[in-house]
Amino acid sequence: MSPASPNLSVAPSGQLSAETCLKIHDLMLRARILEERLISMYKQGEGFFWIGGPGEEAFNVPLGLLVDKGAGVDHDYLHLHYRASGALLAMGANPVDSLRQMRNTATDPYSKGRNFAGHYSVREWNIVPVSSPIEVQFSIAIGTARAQRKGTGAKGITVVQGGDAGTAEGDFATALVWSSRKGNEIPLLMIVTNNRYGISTQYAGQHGYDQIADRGKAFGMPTAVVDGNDPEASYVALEKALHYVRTEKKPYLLEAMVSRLRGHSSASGANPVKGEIDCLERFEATIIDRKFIDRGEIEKRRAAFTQEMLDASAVVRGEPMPDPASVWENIYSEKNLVGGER
Ligand SMILES: Cc1ncc(C[n+]2csc(CCOP(=O)(O)OP(=O)(O)O)c2C)c(N)n1
Repeated sequence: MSPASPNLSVAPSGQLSAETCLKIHDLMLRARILEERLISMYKQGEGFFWIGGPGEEAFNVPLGLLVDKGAGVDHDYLHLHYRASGALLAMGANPVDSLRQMRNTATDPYSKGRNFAGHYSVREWNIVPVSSPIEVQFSIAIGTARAQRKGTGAKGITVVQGGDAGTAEGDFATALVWSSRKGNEIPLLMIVTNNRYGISTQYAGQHGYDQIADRGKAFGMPTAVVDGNDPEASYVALEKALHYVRTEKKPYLLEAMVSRLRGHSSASGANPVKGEIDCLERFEATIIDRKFIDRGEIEKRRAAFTQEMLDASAVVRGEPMPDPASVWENIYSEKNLVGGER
């Protein structure tokens, strides 16, 4: 039942190489600055709503680096969360496109200016549209995982990610049941990023168990809890979980303990929150301590990304808004039915 030991790209100390650490740091920094730009845009009236990932970069960047990117069942399907900008950037997305979605310009490749910030969708990378109704992605993911189950010959697996409060929805339980039926298991990596809040509802008021991962045990699947503020621990935990699901074609439940650095969304102001661990600050201290980089170089990179995002904002400001007549495009409507208008 247990898989061959995963081929971990870490030293026995559990530490990643300098090269990998610097790559992760660069992406975490970019993801953080991107989110800061999106929040500024919202505050300046250049967008209607912000929700996103400050505090989840240490987990989401390794996720984006480790998935098998591509189109179709031979690559991984990703049913991501609206806080997964770190994963998206790590997969190679252009941050300008996130600004386009925030401003709802016609040039937004994720939704042609029709969806909220953070609601990515990239067909050529199997990134299924992020859903606003929380946790429904756990039901939808069953579909792609079934298309990749044992015996189909498909090489890819399905990864689904949601928040802690959303696990109280029936869709999460549906995924536990459907993924683990004996003899009919599906290759589904279920990820819960636990920031201990559902908008303003605290974890303790919502769940009767200490860890959400423990719920997987009743379904016979391997589970793990990882410090999602530690990119190295996250990298190793993800590598192990992905390896298991890929080789066994069975489900795995991984819970990452993360921070929520700007509150729930723009609805609560999107201002910095005190008392939370900042994964970026913590990782910077680590890599400076290991002499992989110095503070001066980090500040230089921060300034360069900040300028890059400011320049991108200026470009996006000049781009067109969607034509009102396009409102029926890419949705289900009678007008779009074969046979034409009624
Ligand atoms: C089905 C559904 N119910 C309620 C909401 C309103 N809502 C939006 S986000 C949210 C909290 C989600 O918390 P959690 O799952 O912990 O994810 P987080 O946003 O903290 O990452 C709620 C209740 C919704 N979007 N969809």
